[in-house]
Amino acid sequence: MDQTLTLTLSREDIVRLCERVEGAQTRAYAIPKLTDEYPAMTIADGYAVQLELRRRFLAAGHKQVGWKAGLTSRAKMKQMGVDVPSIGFLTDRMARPENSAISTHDLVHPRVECEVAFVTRKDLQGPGCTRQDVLDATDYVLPAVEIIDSRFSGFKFDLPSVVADNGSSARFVGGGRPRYVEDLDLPTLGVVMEKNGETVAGAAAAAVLGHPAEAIAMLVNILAELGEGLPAGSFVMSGGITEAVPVKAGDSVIARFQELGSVSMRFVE
Ligand code: 0L1
Ligand code: MG
Repeated sequence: MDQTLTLTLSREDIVRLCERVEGAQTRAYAIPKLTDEYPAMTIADGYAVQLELRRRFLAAGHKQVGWKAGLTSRAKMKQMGVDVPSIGFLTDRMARPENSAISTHDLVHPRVECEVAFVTRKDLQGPGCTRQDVLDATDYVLPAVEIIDSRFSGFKFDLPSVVADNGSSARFVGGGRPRYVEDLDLPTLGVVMEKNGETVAGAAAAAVLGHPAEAIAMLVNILAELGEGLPAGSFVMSGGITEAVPVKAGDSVIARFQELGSVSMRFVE
């Protein structure tokens, strides 16, 4: 059996690590990567901690709105020193309106990345979900900016730790102009990110596994391994097209997408 799919943590350890991650997320402080204490921790262990985190948030009244695929571009994998994509859940508490002021006092290491978000109109179920299945099930796509916030000290982490930290999910902003996928050539869609009026990153959406719908198919197949499907009506982010750019209070950011319009926000204390 693939070692990454083997659970090594006891239920007690999973709850303990979940409480550690939850504390760091909700009170905005950095913690050492989880594998410092549990070096044998696998990706399956990371998802077990993430699942417990989701269970607690939902029990506390947060509503899940969808999912995110992370580490789906070579640029991101290289930046983070990992070689496999990941998934994380998105809730209503993470959503921020377009053009709004986003506070940074409740974040640890905020960074922004431009993504294509999909909204589905049919259930999707793996294994074996393909790019075409995703395109057939997509209602529309829209431009989005994810504000990721790794809770790990000095950005020192590995995949099991990132997965347990819900893929660094923190905030997201959707906006611009929603479009039908059949009206777009998604891989050639260009995006440029500006911070404080200067261009800081740019790439075409093909940077995400060749086609952003490929990342959604991957996400559906990972969900299947976790015993879940992707329900119709989900909002799903397909992963950063460019590397993530650090932000702090006082910064303003605009992501300009070809065909899809722009998404902007500013950061405050
Ligand atoms: O959204 C993502 O690509 C997940 C990134 C996880 C690691 C990081 O914090 O950069
Ligand atoms: Mg992302």
